[in-house]
Amino acid sequence: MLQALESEAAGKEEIDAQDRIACLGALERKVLWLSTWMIHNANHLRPNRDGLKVGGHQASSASLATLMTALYFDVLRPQDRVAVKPHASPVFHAIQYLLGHQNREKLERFRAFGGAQSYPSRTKDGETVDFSTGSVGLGVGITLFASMAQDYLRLKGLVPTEDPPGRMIALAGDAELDEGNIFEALLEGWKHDVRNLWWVIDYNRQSLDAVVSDRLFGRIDAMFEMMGWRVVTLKYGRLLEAAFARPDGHHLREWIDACPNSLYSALVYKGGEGWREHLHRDLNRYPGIRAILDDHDDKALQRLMTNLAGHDMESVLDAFHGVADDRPTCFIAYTIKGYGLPFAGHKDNHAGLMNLDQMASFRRDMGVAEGAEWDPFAGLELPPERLSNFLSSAPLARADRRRHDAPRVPVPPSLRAPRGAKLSTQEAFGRILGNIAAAGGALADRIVTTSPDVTVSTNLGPWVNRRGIFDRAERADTFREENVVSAQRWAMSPKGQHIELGIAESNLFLQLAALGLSGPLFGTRLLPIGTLYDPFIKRGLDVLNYACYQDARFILVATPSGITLAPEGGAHQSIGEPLIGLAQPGLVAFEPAYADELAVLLRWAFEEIQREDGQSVYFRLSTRPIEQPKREISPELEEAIIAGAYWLHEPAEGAELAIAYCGAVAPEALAAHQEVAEDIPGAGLLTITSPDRLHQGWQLARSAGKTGAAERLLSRLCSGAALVTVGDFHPATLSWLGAVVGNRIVPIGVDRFGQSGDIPDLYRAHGIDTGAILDAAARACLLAMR
Ligand SMILES: Cc1ncc(C[n+]2csc(CCOP(=O)(O)OP(=O)(O)O)c2C)c(N)n1
Ligand SMILES: [Mg+2]
Repeated sequence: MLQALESEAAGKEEIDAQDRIACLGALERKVLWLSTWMIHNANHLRPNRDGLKVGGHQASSASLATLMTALYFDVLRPQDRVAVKPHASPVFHAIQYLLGHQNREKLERFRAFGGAQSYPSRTKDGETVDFSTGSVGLGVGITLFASMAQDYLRLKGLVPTEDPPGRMIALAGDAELDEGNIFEALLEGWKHDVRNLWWVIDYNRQSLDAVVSDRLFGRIDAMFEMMGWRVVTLKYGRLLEAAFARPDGHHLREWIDACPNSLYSALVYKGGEGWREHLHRDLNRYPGIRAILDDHDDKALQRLMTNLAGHDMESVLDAFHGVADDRPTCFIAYTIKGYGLPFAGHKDNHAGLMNLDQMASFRRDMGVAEGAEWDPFAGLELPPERLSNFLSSAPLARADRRRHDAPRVPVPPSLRAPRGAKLSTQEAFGRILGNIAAAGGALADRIVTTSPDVTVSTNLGPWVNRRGIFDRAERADTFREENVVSAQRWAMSPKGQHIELGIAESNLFLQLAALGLSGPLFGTRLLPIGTLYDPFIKRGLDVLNYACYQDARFILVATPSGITLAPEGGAHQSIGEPLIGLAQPGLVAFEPAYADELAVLLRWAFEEIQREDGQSVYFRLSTRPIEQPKREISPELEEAIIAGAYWLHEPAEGAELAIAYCGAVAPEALAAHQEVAEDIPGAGLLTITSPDRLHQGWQLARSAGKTGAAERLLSRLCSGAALVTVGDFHPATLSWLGAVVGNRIVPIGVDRFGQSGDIPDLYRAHGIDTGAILDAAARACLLAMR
């Protein structure tokens, strides 16, 4: 009896499995159709007003249709998070449409204003996109840092741990592995013992321009294994495996194994006849191979020879379901670029689009009638109801909202500014964070700091000493245990709140992006602070842009900066970074001069990064100790510091000159102002805390028909008054101020590489010392008199 029941149950499972494969097979066809049609519609059927090719990637999409169908309709669980290969966006949108999470109008408007985006975008496509992609390599990398963020939250009990962790999954093009950021991330991941990470490589052996080198992949799996990953290779599908099992079949396997990528791709494109010709030439002496060729007409032979595992649903499901533990896993899935489409395998197919005739014949093959193009089930062999039931039973279809609304972390009304006659903004930063660490509470508990091997030199020491370094395991501070004196405590544990990274700025920004999305991704906000040297922002600039593009929220502290780092010399000096701060969307930049300003701004930043329409915040800080003003910060002054500027010395009404400075050059600006004031008693001295905020305020005010802070401030001066701007950065950072109310402006700053020296020598050489400010003031006054 028991046996009968067991075999009945086994039989049912078998039917379920077959049913599942049948449904997934049908849906895979639909996904391929919809993604191809979406692009076709955008390029051939929508009116084109500007003559630009609309584009889309039919071949790159087709390459991933099987793998993504398997993942989204069967394998993925609600807590998994995915970065999709950018140019598989149409497949992604098609899948979301079938799941009922995307509407037809968006598909019809693929790549049009307000429509589905060319590359999946968190901010524009919404809820269903976990990570934006577009700049190849970065979507892959962010999943690794998201897995670290997830570990960070779980090990601290900051998210519920009853549910299993999510798998962070990247669907990567094979050529994405040429991007250096992938390797930087892999090494960092190994150090941090990353878990729950899957990288699925769409190994179609083609990039944008070409077919990739045959020798490469032997290296690539070895490298993943070296980093502790499991490598699962999906090479041949069921049909080919069956052929290999026939008499002489191993010769066929050896032939394909030895076939150069370019020849394989070319034969895929040529089809059955091409295969037959080559196999006949090379393997005709084996009777078993002759039998295989006789048993397959050209169409069947093409089907057989292109039956790679990445297009074989059963193989794909076996591979994904075969991984049950949390070890990071790389799936190398052999695929064909353009699989199932007429330009499959052609080396130029990356930007290729099917023409009208090709589409007509594809439509016939797919059994889709005219007018039924967007119908979710048209032309499929299975009844719509069965497919629709199958879809609604997919774990992702049943899930609640994918994106969390994480409660905000309360921020105290003020942060204590460090006191001292002379302080640098870098020192003030370290002390403010140290105070927060000592005070404890919600704010302190949610801050997480990270730095690419410049923790100590950016002055995160006071914070790290109190809050410790994060690691999955407890690791002792050996120097401390051996009683070797050090100012830095370096013990590691899951409780630690600092993530120490190796020297790779790209990793810093990916880590900030992942931590800065912890609210929407995992349901608990973190307040990430990353530190690095200001010039090395440029090393990670595309990644910073990537983080901002997807609206990740974090605080970036860049220090030391400018030529003011003096003896450190020209290689470490930054010049154009404030212009990046000015121009980068999603990032607001500050360069305060004084500790009390920084205390105001840091507090504001903790709120800003949590505001719905807020931004990330970049502080450019200096190592130069300067004399601090003795003052209480009034609410008005606080507001002005945040808005970007205030009069340190108020000009007389209608004054003819003002000096505006920003950051570490404060002492020179003050001295110059004092001298100028002897000749022009009403001259003003403007402290600029943020060229970026001032500029943004100016632009916003103009479009809203209001008066911005810059206009309000400069209107104190007489019409056409002389204005000097000075900062340790490119003079263009502030030169636009002359356009606000029409001042006669002389902007001075740094516009060439420097060298080692002390501040007096360097400021003189670069023309930003007191004398240079005075000269500029004289020139500006001359201009104003003309
Ligand atoms: C950083 C960056 N450089 C260049 C590009 C342009 N680009 C888009 S796809 C691509 C090649 C991708 O090849 P692969 O990853 O193998 O994807 P496939 O289309 O073959 O699946 C390139 C160079 C880009 N998107 N991002
Ligand atoms: Mg490729």
